[in-house]
Amino acid sequence: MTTEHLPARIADHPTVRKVASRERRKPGVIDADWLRQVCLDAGADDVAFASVDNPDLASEREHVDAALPGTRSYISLVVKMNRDNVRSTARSVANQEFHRSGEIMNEAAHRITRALQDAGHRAINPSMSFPMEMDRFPGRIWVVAHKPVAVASGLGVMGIHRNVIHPRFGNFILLGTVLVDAPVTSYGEPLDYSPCLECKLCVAACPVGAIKKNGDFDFVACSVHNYREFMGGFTDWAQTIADSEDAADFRSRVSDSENASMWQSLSFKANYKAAYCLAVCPAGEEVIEPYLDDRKGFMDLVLKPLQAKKETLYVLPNSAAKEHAERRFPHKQVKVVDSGISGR
Ligand code: B12
Ligand code: SF4
Repeated sequence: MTTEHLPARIADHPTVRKVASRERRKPGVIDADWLRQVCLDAGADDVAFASVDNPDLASEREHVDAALPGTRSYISLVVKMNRDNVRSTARSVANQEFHRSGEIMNEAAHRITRALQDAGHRAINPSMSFPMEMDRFPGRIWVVAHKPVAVASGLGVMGIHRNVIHPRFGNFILLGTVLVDAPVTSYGEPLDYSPCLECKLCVAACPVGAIKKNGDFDFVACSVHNYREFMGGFTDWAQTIADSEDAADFRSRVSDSENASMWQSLSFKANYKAAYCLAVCPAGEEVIEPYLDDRKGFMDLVLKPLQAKKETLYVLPNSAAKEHAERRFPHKQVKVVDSGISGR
Protein backbone atom coordinates (compact mmCIF):
# COMPACT_ATOMS: atom_id res chain seq x y z
CA MET A 1 0.00 0.00 0.00
CA THR A 2 1.40 3.45 -0.94
CA THR A 3 1.13 6.31 1.53
CA GLU A 4 2.55 9.19 -0.59
CA HIS A 5 -0.91 10.71 -1.11
CA LEU A 6 -1.43 10.99 2.65
CA PRO A 7 -0.42 13.97 4.81
CA ALA A 8 2.93 13.22 6.54
CA ARG A 9 1.32 13.28 9.98
CA ILE A 10 -0.94 10.33 8.98
CA ALA A 11 1.63 8.51 6.78
CA ASP A 12 4.14 8.47 9.67
CA HIS A 13 1.64 7.20 12.23
CA PRO A 14 2.71 3.77 13.65
CA THR A 15 -0.61 2.14 12.71
CA VAL A 16 -0.38 3.39 9.12
CA ARG A 17 3.28 2.29 8.76
CA LYS A 18 2.39 -1.19 10.04
CA VAL A 19 -0.63 -1.58 7.77
CA ALA A 20 1.23 -0.20 4.73
CA SER A 21 4.01 -2.76 5.15
CA ARG A 22 1.75 -5.83 5.18
CA GLU A 23 0.19 -7.69 2.28
CA ARG A 24 -3.29 -6.38 1.44
CA ARG A 25 -6.19 -8.86 1.24
CA LYS A 26 -8.88 -8.11 -1.31
CA PRO A 27 -12.05 -9.92 -0.28
CA GLY A 28 -14.06 -11.02 -3.31
CA VAL A 29 -16.82 -13.52 -3.94
CA ILE A 30 -17.46 -15.74 -0.89
CA ASP A 31 -17.07 -19.48 -1.40
CA ALA A 32 -20.43 -21.09 -0.52
CA ASP A 33 -18.89 -24.29 0.92
CA TRP A 34 -16.53 -22.29 3.18
CA LEU A 35 -19.38 -20.08 4.37
CA ARG A 36 -21.71 -23.01 5.00
CA GLN A 37 -19.08 -24.67 7.22
CA VAL A 38 -18.48 -21.39 9.10
CA CYS A 39 -22.23 -21.20 9.82
CA LEU A 40 -22.55 -24.82 10.96
CA ASP A 41 -19.44 -24.49 13.16
CA ALA A 42 -20.96 -21.33 14.68
CA GLY A 43 -24.03 -23.26 15.88
CA ALA A 44 -26.56 -23.06 13.03
CA ASP A 45 -28.41 -26.31 12.25
CA ASP A 46 -28.98 -25.39 8.61
CA VAL A 47 -28.04 -22.52 6.31
CA ALA A 48 -28.64 -21.30 2.77
CA PHE A 49 -27.93 -18.12 0.80
CA ALA A 50 -29.93 -15.65 -1.30
CA SER A 51 -28.91 -12.70 -3.43
CA VAL A 52 -30.25 -9.19 -2.75
CA ASP A 53 -31.19 -9.20 -6.44
CA ASN A 54 -33.61 -12.12 -5.88
CA PRO A 55 -36.99 -10.76 -7.15
CA ASP A 56 -38.84 -12.65 -4.37
CA LEU A 57 -37.02 -10.44 -1.87
CA ALA A 58 -37.52 -7.09 -3.63
CA SER A 59 -39.53 -5.70 -0.70
CA GLU A 60 -36.63 -6.34 1.71
CA ARG A 61 -34.03 -4.49 -0.35
CA GLU A 62 -34.54 -0.90 0.85
CA HIS A 63 -34.60 -2.10 4.46
CA VAL A 64 -31.43 -4.15 4.34
CA ASP A 65 -29.65 -1.52 2.29
CA ALA A 66 -30.48 1.04 4.99
CA ALA A 67 -29.11 -1.27 7.71
CA LEU A 68 -25.97 -2.31 5.79
CA PRO A 69 -25.39 -0.06 2.77
CA GLY A 70 -24.09 -2.22 -0.08
CA THR A 71 -25.65 -5.51 1.10
CA ARG A 72 -25.15 -8.11 -1.65
CA SER A 73 -26.19 -11.41 -0.01
CA TYR A 74 -28.43 -12.85 2.68
CA ILE A 75 -27.17 -15.69 4.85
CA SER A 76 -30.29 -17.45 6.09
CA LEU A 77 -29.89 -19.45 9.31
CA VAL A 78 -31.94 -22.10 11.07
CA VAL A 79 -31.63 -23.16 14.72
CA LYS A 80 -33.63 -26.17 15.89
CA MET A 81 -35.80 -26.05 19.00
CA ASN A 82 -36.49 -28.90 21.44
CA ARG A 83 -39.97 -29.99 20.45
CA ASP A 84 -41.51 -31.13 23.72
CA ASN A 85 -40.47 -27.90 25.42
CA VAL A 86 -42.46 -25.93 22.82
CA ARG A 87 -45.40 -28.33 23.26
CA SER A 88 -45.54 -28.14 27.05
CA THR A 89 -48.59 -26.59 28.72
CA ALA A 90 -46.12 -25.04 31.21
CA ARG A 91 -45.60 -21.62 29.62
CA SER A 92 -42.30 -21.13 31.45
CA VAL A 93 -40.92 -24.26 29.77
CA ALA A 94 -41.99 -23.20 26.28
CA ASN A 95 -40.84 -19.60 26.77
CA GLN A 96 -37.46 -20.75 28.05
CA GLU A 97 -37.11 -22.80 24.84
CA PHE A 98 -37.87 -19.79 22.62
CA HIS A 99 -35.51 -17.57 24.58
CA ARG A 100 -32.63 -20.07 24.74
CA SER A 101 -32.93 -21.01 21.05
CA GLY A 102 -33.01 -17.31 20.22
CA GLU A 103 -29.79 -16.77 22.16
CA ILE A 104 -28.16 -19.66 20.28
CA MET A 105 -29.24 -18.05 17.00
CA ASN A 106 -27.94 -14.61 18.00
CA GLU A 107 -24.65 -16.10 19.19
CA ALA A 108 -24.22 -18.09 15.96
CA ALA A 109 -25.03 -15.04 13.82
CA HIS A 110 -22.57 -12.95 15.82
CA ARG A 111 -19.79 -15.52 15.31
CA ILE A 112 -20.51 -15.72 11.57
CA THR A 113 -20.38 -11.92 11.30
CA ARG A 114 -17.02 -11.95 13.10
CA ALA A 115 -15.64 -14.60 10.70
CA LEU A 116 -16.79 -12.51 7.73
CA GLN A 117 -15.25 -9.36 9.21
CA ASP A 118 -11.96 -11.22 9.79
CA ALA A 119 -12.08 -12.31 6.12
CA GLY A 120 -12.29 -8.63 5.11
CA HIS A 121 -16.04 -8.25 4.56
CA ARG A 122 -18.64 -5.84 5.90
CA ALA A 123 -21.45 -7.78 7.56
CA ILE A 124 -24.15 -7.34 10.21
CA ASN A 125 -26.33 -9.70 12.23
CA PRO A 126 -29.76 -8.13 12.88
CA SER A 127 -31.39 -9.68 15.92
CA MET A 128 -33.37 -12.89 15.73
CA SER A 129 -36.35 -11.04 17.23
CA PHE A 130 -35.98 -8.32 19.88
CA PRO A 131 -34.49 -5.70 20.11
CA MET A 132 -36.21 -4.10 17.13
CA GLU A 133 -36.60 -0.53 15.77
CA MET A 134 -39.24 0.77 18.19
CA ASP A 135 -39.10 4.33 16.83
CA ARG A 136 -41.06 2.89 13.87
CA PHE A 137 -43.69 1.15 16.03
CA PRO A 138 -46.48 0.29 15.21
CA GLY A 139 -45.07 0.07 11.69
CA ARG A 140 -42.40 -2.32 10.43
CA ILE A 141 -40.05 -2.58 13.39
CA TRP A 142 -37.93 -5.49 12.11
CA VAL A 143 -34.68 -4.84 10.19
CA VAL A 144 -35.04 -7.89 7.96
CA ALA A 145 -37.94 -10.32 7.56
CA HIS A 146 -36.33 -13.70 8.20
CA LYS A 147 -39.24 -15.78 6.83
CA PRO A 148 -39.21 -14.66 3.17
CA VAL A 149 -35.40 -14.87 3.13
CA ALA A 150 -35.51 -18.47 4.41
CA VAL A 151 -38.18 -19.36 1.84
CA ALA A 152 -36.27 -17.78 -1.07
CA SER A 153 -33.08 -19.56 0.06
CA GLY A 154 -34.86 -22.94 0.05
CA LEU A 155 -34.81 -23.63 3.79
CA GLY A 156 -38.55 -24.23 4.01
CA VAL A 157 -42.03 -23.04 3.06
CA MET A 158 -44.64 -21.20 5.15
CA GLY A 159 -47.44 -23.48 6.35
CA ILE A 160 -51.09 -22.58 6.91
CA HIS A 161 -50.01 -21.00 10.20
CA ARG A 162 -47.57 -18.73 8.29
CA ASN A 163 -44.48 -20.05 10.03
CA VAL A 164 -41.68 -21.53 7.94
CA ILE A 165 -41.65 -25.34 7.99
CA HIS A 166 -38.24 -26.90 7.40
CA PRO A 167 -38.46 -30.18 5.43
CA ARG A 168 -36.63 -32.13 8.18
CA PHE A 169 -36.99 -30.13 11.42
CA GLY A 170 -40.60 -29.08 10.79
CA ASN A 171 -41.64 -25.76 12.31
CA PHE A 172 -39.54 -26.34 15.45
CA ILE A 173 -37.00 -23.79 14.27
CA LEU A 174 -36.07 -20.17 14.75
CA LEU A 175 -34.70 -18.15 11.87
CA GLY A 176 -31.92 -15.61 11.53
CA THR A 177 -30.31 -13.59 8.75
CA VAL A 178 -26.78 -12.21 8.36
CA LEU A 179 -26.27 -9.48 5.74
CA VAL A 180 -22.95 -9.30 3.90
CA ASP A 181 -21.46 -6.97 1.29
CA ALA A 182 -20.28 -9.66 -1.18
CA PRO A 183 -21.82 -12.18 -3.55
CA VAL A 184 -21.70 -15.89 -2.65
CA THR A 185 -20.64 -18.48 -5.26
CA SER A 186 -24.01 -20.26 -5.19
CA TYR A 187 -27.49 -19.37 -3.97
CA GLY A 188 -30.38 -21.60 -2.87
CA GLU A 189 -33.61 -22.31 -4.76
CA PRO A 190 -37.09 -22.43 -3.19
CA LEU A 191 -38.34 -25.94 -2.34
CA ASP A 192 -40.56 -27.53 -5.01
CA TYR A 193 -43.15 -28.68 -2.41
CA SER A 194 -44.58 -27.47 0.88
CA PRO A 195 -43.92 -29.60 3.98
CA CYS A 196 -47.31 -28.40 5.32
CA LEU A 197 -49.80 -31.31 5.39
CA GLU A 198 -52.85 -29.03 5.56
CA CYS A 199 -54.02 -31.06 8.57
CA LYS A 200 -55.34 -27.82 10.19
CA LEU A 201 -54.19 -28.82 13.70
CA CYS A 202 -52.79 -25.29 13.99
CA VAL A 203 -56.26 -23.88 13.25
CA ALA A 204 -57.75 -26.08 16.00
CA ALA A 205 -55.03 -25.16 18.51
CA CYS A 206 -55.01 -21.36 18.25
CA PRO A 207 -57.07 -20.18 21.24
CA VAL A 208 -58.06 -16.87 19.60
CA GLY A 209 -58.80 -18.14 16.08
CA ALA A 210 -55.94 -16.20 14.49
CA ILE A 211 -55.21 -18.94 11.95
CA LYS A 212 -57.92 -19.43 9.37
CA LYS A 213 -58.51 -22.66 7.44
CA ASN A 214 -57.74 -20.91 4.15
CA GLY A 215 -54.35 -19.69 5.39
CA ASP A 216 -55.45 -16.14 6.28
CA PHE A 217 -53.84 -14.86 9.45
CA ASP A 218 -55.42 -12.41 11.93
CA PHE A 219 -52.19 -10.91 13.22
CA VAL A 220 -54.04 -8.46 15.51
CA ALA A 221 -55.80 -11.37 17.28
CA CYS A 222 -52.45 -13.13 17.67
CA SER A 223 -50.57 -10.12 18.95
CA VAL A 224 -53.32 -8.98 21.39
CA HIS A 225 -53.25 -12.39 23.13
CA ASN A 226 -49.84 -13.92 22.48
CA TYR A 227 -47.98 -10.59 22.85
CA ARG A 228 -49.98 -9.44 25.89
CA GLU A 229 -46.72 -8.66 27.73
CA PHE A 230 -44.99 -7.04 24.77
CA MET A 231 -45.46 -3.58 23.23
CA GLY A 232 -49.24 -2.95 22.96
CA GLY A 233 -50.19 -5.17 25.88
CA PHE A 234 -47.65 -3.45 28.10
CA THR A 235 -49.04 -0.04 27.12
CA ASP A 236 -52.57 -1.23 27.95
CA TRP A 237 -51.32 -2.46 31.35
CA ALA A 238 -49.70 0.96 31.98
CA GLN A 239 -52.88 2.74 30.84
CA THR A 240 -54.86 0.67 33.34
CA ILE A 241 -52.56 1.90 36.12
CA ALA A 242 -53.07 5.49 34.93
CA ASP A 243 -56.86 5.07 34.75
CA SER A 244 -57.22 3.42 38.18
CA GLU A 245 -58.56 5.51 41.06
CA ASP A 246 -56.46 3.80 43.73
CA ALA A 247 -54.63 0.55 44.50
CA ALA A 248 -57.85 -1.32 45.25
CA ASP A 249 -59.38 -0.20 41.94
CA PHE A 250 -56.20 -1.24 40.05
CA ARG A 251 -56.18 -4.65 41.71
CA SER A 252 -59.82 -5.18 40.82
CA ARG A 253 -58.87 -4.65 37.17
CA VAL A 254 -55.61 -6.61 37.04
CA SER A 255 -55.12 -9.86 38.97
CA ASP A 256 -52.09 -10.63 41.15
CA SER A 257 -51.12 -13.35 38.67
CA GLU A 258 -51.24 -10.92 35.73
CA ASN A 259 -49.08 -8.38 37.58
CA ALA A 260 -46.59 -11.08 38.57
CA SER A 261 -46.46 -12.29 34.98
CA MET A 262 -45.83 -8.76 33.71
CA TRP A 263 -43.06 -8.36 36.31
CA GLN A 264 -41.55 -11.63 35.11
CA SER A 265 -41.66 -10.48 31.48
CA LEU A 266 -39.99 -7.18 32.36
CA SER A 267 -37.37 -8.76 34.63
CA PHE A 268 -36.37 -11.77 32.55
CA LYS A 269 -37.63 -11.85 28.97
CA ALA A 270 -41.09 -11.18 27.61
CA ASN A 271 -43.36 -14.24 27.81
CA TYR A 272 -45.43 -15.46 24.88
CA LYS A 273 -48.93 -16.55 25.94
CA ALA A 274 -49.28 -19.30 23.33
CA ALA A 275 -47.34 -20.48 20.21
CA TYR A 276 -49.77 -23.41 20.12
CA CYS A 277 -49.75 -23.31 16.30
CA LEU A 278 -46.09 -24.38 16.32
CA ALA A 279 -46.56 -26.83 19.19
CA VAL A 280 -49.11 -29.02 17.41
CA CYS A 281 -47.68 -29.01 13.88
CA PRO A 282 -46.75 -32.58 12.82
CA ALA A 283 -44.94 -31.59 9.60
CA GLY A 284 -41.30 -32.40 8.88
CA GLU A 285 -39.36 -35.65 8.44
CA GLU A 286 -38.00 -35.67 12.03
CA VAL A 287 -41.41 -34.81 13.51
CA ILE A 288 -44.09 -36.64 11.58
CA GLU A 289 -43.75 -40.31 12.66
CA PRO A 290 -45.90 -40.28 15.84
CA TYR A 291 -48.65 -38.52 13.85
CA LEU A 292 -48.50 -41.09 11.04
CA ASP A 293 -48.49 -44.00 13.52
CA ASP A 294 -51.55 -42.83 15.46
CA ARG A 295 -53.25 -39.56 14.57
CA LYS A 296 -55.77 -39.70 17.42
CA GLY A 297 -53.04 -40.60 19.90
CA PHE A 298 -50.96 -37.64 18.65
CA MET A 299 -53.88 -35.27 19.14
CA ASP A 300 -54.58 -36.62 22.63
CA LEU A 301 -50.95 -36.15 23.57
CA VAL A 302 -50.17 -32.82 21.91
CA LEU A 303 -53.33 -30.90 20.93
CA LYS A 304 -55.85 -31.75 23.66
CA PRO A 305 -53.77 -30.63 26.69
CA LEU A 306 -53.30 -27.18 25.12
CA GLN A 307 -57.00 -26.93 24.26
CA ALA A 308 -57.97 -28.07 27.77
CA LYS A 309 -55.60 -25.73 29.62
CA LYS A 310 -57.36 -23.23 31.88
CA GLU A 311 -55.87 -19.83 31.12
CA THR A 312 -56.82 -16.25 30.32
CA LEU A 313 -57.32 -15.30 26.67
CA TYR A 314 -56.92 -11.62 25.75
CA VAL A 315 -59.18 -10.24 23.01
CA LEU A 316 -60.35 -6.89 21.62
CA PRO A 317 -64.00 -5.86 22.17
CA ASN A 318 -66.44 -7.12 19.52
CA SER A 319 -63.69 -9.00 17.70
CA ALA A 320 -63.81 -12.29 15.82
CA ALA A 321 -61.19 -13.47 18.33
CA LYS A 322 -63.61 -12.82 21.24
CA GLU A 323 -66.42 -14.73 19.52
CA HIS A 324 -64.06 -17.63 18.71
CA ALA A 325 -62.56 -17.83 22.20
CA GLU A 326 -65.97 -17.80 23.95
CA ARG A 327 -67.51 -20.37 21.58
CA ARG A 328 -64.59 -22.82 21.27
CA PHE A 329 -63.05 -22.53 24.74
CA PRO A 330 -65.81 -21.85 27.29
CA HIS A 331 -63.60 -23.21 30.11
CA LYS A 332 -60.96 -20.51 29.49
CA GLN A 333 -61.40 -17.01 30.92
CA VAL A 334 -61.83 -14.42 28.15
CA LYS A 335 -60.67 -10.92 29.07
CA VAL A 336 -61.50 -7.93 26.89
CA VAL A 337 -58.57 -5.51 26.65
CA ASP A 338 -57.37 -2.51 24.66
CA SER A 339 -54.72 -3.08 21.98
CA GLY A 340 -52.54 -0.35 23.51
CA ILE A 341 -51.95 0.90 19.95
CA SER A 342 -53.52 4.19 18.82
CA GLY A 343 -56.31 3.68 16.28
CA ARG A 344 -56.58 -0.10 16.71
C1 B12 B 1 -43.96 -9.32 13.14
C2 B12 B 1 -43.73 -10.71 13.67
C3 B12 B 1 -44.78 -11.32 14.32
C4 B12 B 1 -46.16 -10.69 14.39
C5 B12 B 1 -46.87 -10.85 13.02
C6 B12 B 1 -46.70 -12.27 12.47
C7 B12 B 1 -46.60 -12.31 10.97
N1 B12 B 1 -47.16 -13.37 10.39
O1 B12 B 1 -46.02 -11.43 10.33
C8 B12 B 1 -46.83 -11.50 15.55
C9 B12 B 1 -46.71 -10.67 16.81
C10 B12 B 1 -48.29 -11.83 15.40
C11 B12 B 1 -45.92 -12.73 15.62
C12 B12 B 1 -46.26 -13.90 16.24
C13 B12 B 1 -45.47 -15.04 16.25
N2 B12 B 1 -44.20 -15.15 15.82
CO1 B12 B 1 -43.28 -13.76 14.91
N3 B12 B 1 -42.25 -12.53 14.03
C14 B12 B 1 -42.48 -11.36 13.52
C15 B12 B 1 -41.25 -10.81 12.79
C16 B12 B 1 -40.64 -9.70 13.63
C17 B12 B 1 -41.52 -10.32 11.37
C18 B12 B 1 -42.52 -11.20 10.61
C19 B12 B 1 -42.59 -10.86 9.15
O2 B12 B 1 -41.64 -11.07 8.44
N4 B12 B 1 -43.74 -10.33 8.71
C20 B12 B 1 -43.94 -9.88 7.34
C21 B12 B 1 -44.36 -11.03 6.39
C22 B12 B 1 -43.13 -11.76 5.87
O3 B12 B 1 -45.16 -11.95 7.10
P1 B12 B 1 -46.39 -12.62 6.45
O4 B12 B 1 -46.81 -13.76 7.32
O5 B12 B 1 -46.14 -12.91 5.03
O6 B12 B 1 -47.50 -11.45 6.45
C23 B12 B 1 -48.23 -11.10 7.59
C24 B12 B 1 -47.73 -9.88 8.28
O7 B12 B 1 -47.25 -8.99 7.32
C25 B12 B 1 -48.96 -9.38 9.03
N5 B12 B 1 -49.06 -7.93 8.98
C26 B12 B 1 -49.65 -7.20 8.04
N6 B12 B 1 -49.51 -5.91 8.35
C27 B12 B 1 -48.84 -5.83 9.52
C28 B12 B 1 -48.46 -4.73 10.28
C29 B12 B 1 -47.74 -4.96 11.48
C30 B12 B 1 -47.34 -3.79 12.30
C31 B12 B 1 -47.46 -6.31 11.92
C32 B12 B 1 -46.76 -6.56 13.21
C33 B12 B 1 -47.84 -7.39 11.12
C34 B12 B 1 -48.55 -7.13 9.93
O8 B12 B 1 -50.08 -9.96 8.39
C35 B12 B 1 -49.64 -10.65 7.24
C36 B12 B 1 -50.64 -11.74 6.97
O9 B12 B 1 -50.30 -12.98 7.48
C37 B12 B 1 -40.31 -12.08 12.72
C38 B12 B 1 -38.83 -11.80 13.01
C39 B12 B 1 -38.17 -11.22 11.81
N7 B12 B 1 -37.34 -10.22 12.00
O10 B12 B 1 -38.38 -11.68 10.70
C40 B12 B 1 -40.88 -13.04 13.77
C41 B12 B 1 -41.07 -14.51 13.37
C42 B12 B 1 -41.81 -14.58 12.05
N8 B12 B 1 -41.95 -14.98 14.43
C43 B12 B 1 -41.71 -16.18 14.79
C44 B12 B 1 -42.45 -16.86 15.78
C45 B12 B 1 -41.85 -18.16 16.27
C46 B12 B 1 -43.66 -16.34 16.23
C47 B12 B 1 -44.60 -16.96 17.24
C48 B12 B 1 -44.69 -18.46 17.30
C49 B12 B 1 -44.21 -16.35 18.60
C50 B12 B 1 -44.35 -17.19 19.82
N9 B12 B 1 -43.25 -17.70 20.33
O11 B12 B 1 -45.44 -17.35 20.28
C51 B12 B 1 -45.96 -16.35 16.80
C52 B12 B 1 -46.60 -17.17 15.67
C53 B12 B 1 -47.72 -16.46 14.99
C54 B12 B 1 -47.96 -16.95 13.58
N10 B12 B 1 -48.73 -18.02 13.42
O12 B12 B 1 -47.45 -16.34 12.62
C55 B12 B 1 -40.54 -16.78 14.03
C56 B12 B 1 -41.04 -17.78 12.98
C57 B12 B 1 -40.12 -18.99 12.84
C58 B12 B 1 -40.61 -19.85 11.70
N11 B12 B 1 -40.49 -21.14 11.86
O13 B12 B 1 -41.09 -19.35 10.70
C59 B12 B 1 -39.85 -15.50 13.45
C60 B12 B 1 -39.20 -15.65 12.08
C61 B12 B 1 -38.81 -15.08 14.49
C62 B12 B 1 -37.52 -15.89 14.35
N12 B12 B 1 -36.40 -15.21 14.32
O14 B12 B 1 -37.51 -17.09 14.23
N13 B12 B 1 -44.75 -12.52 14.96
S1 SF4 C 1 -50.43 -27.84 11.76
FE1 SF4 C 1 -50.95 -28.90 9.83
S2 SF4 C 1 -51.98 -27.26 8.59
FE2 SF4 C 1 -50.94 -26.21 10.28
S3 SF4 C 1 -48.95 -25.62 9.38
FE3 SF4 C 1 -48.61 -27.61 10.41
S4 SF4 C 1 -48.96 -29.16 8.81
FE4 SF4 C 1 -49.79 -27.21 8.02
